Amino acid sequence: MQRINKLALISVLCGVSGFAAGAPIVDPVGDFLSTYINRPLGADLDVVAAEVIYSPGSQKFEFIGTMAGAIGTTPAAGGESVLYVWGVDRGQGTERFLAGSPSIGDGVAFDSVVILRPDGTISINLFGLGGPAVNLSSGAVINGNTISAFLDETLLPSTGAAFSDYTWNLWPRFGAGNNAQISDFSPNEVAGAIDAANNPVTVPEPSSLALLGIGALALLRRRRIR
Ligand SMILES: [Ca+2]
Ligand SMILES: [Ca+2]
Repeated sequence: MQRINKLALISVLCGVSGFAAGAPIVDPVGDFLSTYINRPLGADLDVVAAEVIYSPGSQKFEFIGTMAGAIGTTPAAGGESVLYVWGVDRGQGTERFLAGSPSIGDGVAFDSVVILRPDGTISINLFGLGGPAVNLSSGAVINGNTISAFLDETLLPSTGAAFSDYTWNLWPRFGAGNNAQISDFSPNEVAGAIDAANNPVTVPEPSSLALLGIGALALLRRRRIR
């Protein structure tokens, strides 16, 4: 019985969210880019929260984006539809939108993209750095205003940075053709350095969780001696 209690306590403690670098991004409502004109202004194109979590234990990334309205609100039109794109900097990211027209994405650096679609499909494009493009017929999960997916780390091989040091930005877009189709950046653009507008991945902190576990064991041992 005591052993079961001990295991239960440890599992509860290990479930405590002890996260290191990175945290969810909170993005303003209604901050559509000024370059995003003559296109649908659906609430599902407006990020309000975003996060990428890297779990060394499961060797997976989780991508999570929450919009101001339900995913799927904006219907496809003219052959274009809503996409949720995470630009990921694996070590060789550059501000790839700056040279485009219109020039946008100050501080948004990436060397790969992860695209989640409201129909559940996923595409990963590494821009030739580390592997071919990958298309998955399912895996994106829709839950109200949130779209999310787990991806194995092997789908995003490093170009120099450790998995735990990757950075990212989330942008919804209506169609995949040009910069004017991007409705929002999360985090927002920041003029200046590369990665200035990127957020670090959130990584569970195993060292502090282990310390919690050791502390719990010590406490139980003391109680047993008494
Ligand atoms: Ca927003
Ligand atoms: Ca924004």
